[in-house]
Amino acid sequence: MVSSPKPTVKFRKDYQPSQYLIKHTDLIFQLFDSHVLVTAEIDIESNPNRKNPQELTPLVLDGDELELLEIYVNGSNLDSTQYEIVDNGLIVKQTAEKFTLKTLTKIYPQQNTSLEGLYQSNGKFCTQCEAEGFRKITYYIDRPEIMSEFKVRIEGNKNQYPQLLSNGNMLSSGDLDNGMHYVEWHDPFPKPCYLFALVAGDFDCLEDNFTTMSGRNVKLELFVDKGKLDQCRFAMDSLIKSMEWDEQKFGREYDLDLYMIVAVSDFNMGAMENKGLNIFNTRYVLANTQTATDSDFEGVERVIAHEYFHNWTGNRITCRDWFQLSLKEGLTVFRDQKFSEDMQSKAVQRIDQVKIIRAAQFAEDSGPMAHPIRPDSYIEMNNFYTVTVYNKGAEVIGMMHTLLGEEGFRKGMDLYFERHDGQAVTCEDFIKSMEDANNVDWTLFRHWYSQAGTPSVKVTLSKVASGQFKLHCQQSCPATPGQDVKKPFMIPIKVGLLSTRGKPIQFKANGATLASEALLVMTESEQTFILDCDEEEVIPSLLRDFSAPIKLEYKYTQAQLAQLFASDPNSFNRWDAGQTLMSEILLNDNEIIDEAALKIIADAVSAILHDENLDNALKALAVQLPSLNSLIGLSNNINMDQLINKHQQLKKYLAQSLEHVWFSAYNTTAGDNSGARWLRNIALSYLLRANEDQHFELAVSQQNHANNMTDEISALQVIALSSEKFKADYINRFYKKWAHEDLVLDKWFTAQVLNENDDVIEHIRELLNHEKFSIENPNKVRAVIGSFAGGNLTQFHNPTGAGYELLADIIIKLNSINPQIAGRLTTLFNQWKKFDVKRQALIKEQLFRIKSTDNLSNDVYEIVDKSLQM
Ligand code: B3K
Ligand code: ZN
Repeated sequence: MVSSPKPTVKFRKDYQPSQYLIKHTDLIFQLFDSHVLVTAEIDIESNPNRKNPQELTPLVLDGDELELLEIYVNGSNLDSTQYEIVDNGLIVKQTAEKFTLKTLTKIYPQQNTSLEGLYQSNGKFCTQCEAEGFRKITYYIDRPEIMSEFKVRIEGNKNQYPQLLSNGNMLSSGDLDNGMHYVEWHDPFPKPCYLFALVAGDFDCLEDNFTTMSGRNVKLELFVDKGKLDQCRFAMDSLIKSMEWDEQKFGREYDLDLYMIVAVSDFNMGAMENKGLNIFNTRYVLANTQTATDSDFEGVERVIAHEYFHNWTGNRITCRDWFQLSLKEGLTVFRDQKFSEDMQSKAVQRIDQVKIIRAAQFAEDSGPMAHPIRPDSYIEMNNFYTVTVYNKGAEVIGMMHTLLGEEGFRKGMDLYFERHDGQAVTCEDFIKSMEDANNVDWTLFRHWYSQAGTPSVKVTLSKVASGQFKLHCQQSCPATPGQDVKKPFMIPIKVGLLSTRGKPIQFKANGATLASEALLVMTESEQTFILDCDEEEVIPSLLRDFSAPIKLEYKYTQAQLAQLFASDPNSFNRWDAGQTLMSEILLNDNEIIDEAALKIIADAVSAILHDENLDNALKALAVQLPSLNSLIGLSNNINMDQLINKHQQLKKYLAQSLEHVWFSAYNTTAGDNSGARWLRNIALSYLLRANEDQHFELAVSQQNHANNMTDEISALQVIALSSEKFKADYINRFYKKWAHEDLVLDKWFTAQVLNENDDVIEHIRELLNHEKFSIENPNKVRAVIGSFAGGNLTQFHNPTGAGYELLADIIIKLNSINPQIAGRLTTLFNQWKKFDVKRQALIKEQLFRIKSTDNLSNDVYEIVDKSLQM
């Protein structure tokens, strides 16, 4: 066994400004068939803000997997005594206030399977530098606060790579000898190297234009694989809408004359906001109704917007260090969420956002990787692109918005842009702008940045006098790794009141004016609010719109929840009441769900389906059970067998007892829109669950006649879930039709791994050998393994441990191929402490097996090690 040195932990408290700055960066890339030569000329200057300004230490540059060929300082060649190549970089012994360093390095992008730095995807060159990938391209100070002006020249074969792209504006281009050509780029905006991008390839390009609010013309270009132009229009329209929205909502205008987006098939995440040259996973660009589902379209619109919004929140104002990641990510997720709320249905969007928090973030917060939105330490930064930093980060910004209101929030944003444009700053700088613009003191609010864990608020309501109620709130937050005791959080709780018959009631909160809703702000561990109204009895509607990322505990009766589910005027809370009703029944100690509880839920679901005032998308959301993931996220001890049984029992009961209602929803829900399709497809899945033999043909017929991917894949999903003996024919038919569309095949793979029968694991092992599966393609790995372990909990938690073994096999294989994706997959074991001792033992066995892998990457090591320390 090769024992690797224990990786080093980086701490936020150890931050020191860089010794040196880089004013200009001049890069030349020469692209060859087996390698690339990189010439880097960088203008170094000592940093006046360094810790000891009297002292100058040698220049330390980051570098990873680089072959240094030549090195010069101020034009003279260095001899081997003047520099030293070390483990993770290069030390140049030169110390001067100002000098120019030139290096020539050789790299092998063709062999780079980590998809970090410069690599190839489908024969095209592309880059991914965030967080610390630039060091795989050339020696550099690879820290976000080093903002430099970049000039880039790319030379490559003209036939193979007619397009040679980098950030900023094109300066010049021309032909060279031997069929080569070159292009030169200049980005006038100083930027950190994580925003550098290079693309070289032969693409089709969709062009458009945008006139900014000050009347400047911006050329928009979308580069995709040859033959995919018919899948580009939606992404382009989304970009234009984002540009308009950011001008209207935040007064932010685009700054360069060119905005380029390139779509590649091999990409570790969704997309990357490189200045002027976004690089995207094809999944978030390519879409037409034949190939993409309604939810794919939403994803494209959201991610295009997200990367565009980064131009102001991330690129022009960036992070001082990686601990501040939520400064740009939480804020940009918040911005893309507001954009989606404006483009789509607000309530549906809010429900989707909260589902992510409950199913993924609460789980993270209660597991070994729990960290504050501004983490205190990390081994591998890539492991901290988490739902906590992103989505809880967005919730924290959302609370600021709730506390300040639209206008106050905008004032804070304006001040933030005014103060910090062109700088690399901290979360603290952001909070300060919000405080100063609104003249508030948020000392307490800062705990959201420093403390991990999900706070719980216990609420009780008691009658003080006729028409007067006391709402008592008590908060607590469980210990998380490294943080045993928590200080109270500032928690905005939006509240409404309903009469026992479900009518909204006007009330005064703590003597304020009469209203139908109030914002109660907790600042202490225990607090009481007085609510005055004209009723003798009320039902509280609490934490409306999920006004804080917390767990709210209130002892509702089932009848009260059913009442809220039927009539809360707040759409989010209406949905939420249904989820709470079902969650409580699924998570209580009863071995099975009793008839009375089943009936309450079925009646409530039936009422929802018959409600003529509710739109189809909200109906679709309301009639779905809370996911197993969100139920696991909610509790600390799970009886997995019991939970799975009850989940099945409830689904089956709803399917059978409401079979005629599903049948009519399937046949009479009209409309060529996403809400109608969604509801019809949920009805179809309930119908097959009610009686597979009888309704199988419905699914087959839908597969045959669908004129859009939403309906086609939904039919395939229920076919693949079924036990029908001829289902393989339909699965094969789909495959033959779509074998040429990579993204559609991902859906085909996923549909098959969700089957809950015992033979699924064996089937997945076969899929791993399928000619269209490639372990080097992250989308394929996510479609097969990610969807299985994250979405088929019944079989992932198969009591034999076969599901765990499958996941561990893939992690071990991927560890050397693509550590980032391997690390991501490892987190799927993080909840292990919540399960029964047998399952704990089985998972632990796999964690130990992973930990003893030769040459374990930092990515996987960090997660496994923390997990085993739980
Ligand atoms: N900033 C990138 C994520 C980079 C992830 C590096 N492991 C995409 C985004 O959040 O917009
Ligand atoms: Zn982002």
